[in-house]
Amino acid sequence: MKPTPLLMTAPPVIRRLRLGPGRRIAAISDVHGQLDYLKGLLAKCALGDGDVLIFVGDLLEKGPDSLGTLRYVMELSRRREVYAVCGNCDFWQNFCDLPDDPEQDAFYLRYLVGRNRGWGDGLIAQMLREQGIAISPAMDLAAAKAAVRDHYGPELDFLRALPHIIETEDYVFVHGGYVPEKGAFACMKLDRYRDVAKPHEKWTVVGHWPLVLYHEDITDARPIIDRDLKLVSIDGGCVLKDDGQLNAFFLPDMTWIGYDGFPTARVKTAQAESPRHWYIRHGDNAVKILSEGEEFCRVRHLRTGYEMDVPVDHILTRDGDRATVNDVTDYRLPLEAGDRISVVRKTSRGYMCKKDGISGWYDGQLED
Ligand SMILES: [Mn+2]
Repeated sequence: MKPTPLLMTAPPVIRRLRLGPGRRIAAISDVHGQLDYLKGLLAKCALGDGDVLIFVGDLLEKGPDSLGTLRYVMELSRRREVYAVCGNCDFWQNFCDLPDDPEQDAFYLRYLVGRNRGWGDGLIAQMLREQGIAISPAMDLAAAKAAVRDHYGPELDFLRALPHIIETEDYVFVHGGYVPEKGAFACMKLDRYRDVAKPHEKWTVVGHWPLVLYHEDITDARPIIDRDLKLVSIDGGCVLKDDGQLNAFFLPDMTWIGYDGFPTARVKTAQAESPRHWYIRHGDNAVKILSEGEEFCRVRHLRTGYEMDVPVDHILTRDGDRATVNDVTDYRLPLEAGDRISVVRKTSRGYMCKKDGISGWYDGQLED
């Protein structure tokens, strides 16, 4: 989402909360419009009346239902104690609030017509469609802004009120990273914050950077608790990763619950962990195709030389024998008979599955 020059330099809005000693907090980040995951996760969490729910940014965009997610969170905040910080995908009030500017308007038009670069309709597009306004290169953007302003006052007010940082007696919540001196936008969008973070006096909870991207050889979406940095990173990659999940992180307990929408089954026979494995991921996914079958192809990861078989539908782009692949691993999960796993997909060579936030393969039988 395009930041304005003002947003690049403005200091972050910090909301300070006095929650009282010992309050239990559930932190959830990066819902990205995946409303069914949010509902599934909250059902699994079974929050108590006294628990505080804090959304750590990126409620919106990329997933199927940004408008529904926003309305659901607004409704939830009428029923229980809910707070949210703004993520780099959330500040859509700017669509209505900013003075007309040809460059900004060109961006909005590209976003609407291109369906958020292929992710699908985001918040503003959903609002316009709900109002029966057609989205096209020739559309009247001023009229579209007026329609959103007229019909979505409460939604826009909710977004306008979001701080960039929430600070309680004991914790800090910020979407990208805690860098107030660098301004609001940097706090919302700081990629790989854990690599540059400095220890802070209070424990800090962040989202934004999918956890799996912090690992090289394994696809691991579990929250990372870094005790040296006093930093917790919780983005399970829901929507962004095919096998991503939505995490809720609990304070002060430092425990978590993850939710993905996949069916579960029980492992019938134990299997050992693969001695070697690799995870080819977004941003480092250039491969050479070595051989091709109907269901799998053999690839060599260009940077590391690592070879593995990947399902053919994981090929994203190709040019001769050079290709890029969607996130994929050849990790064989260590499993015991009776373990419950999420089944991502079935292939002739076994199941792509997940156990406790880690993705991998299981080649045995499953039972309900
Ligand atoms: Mn983000």
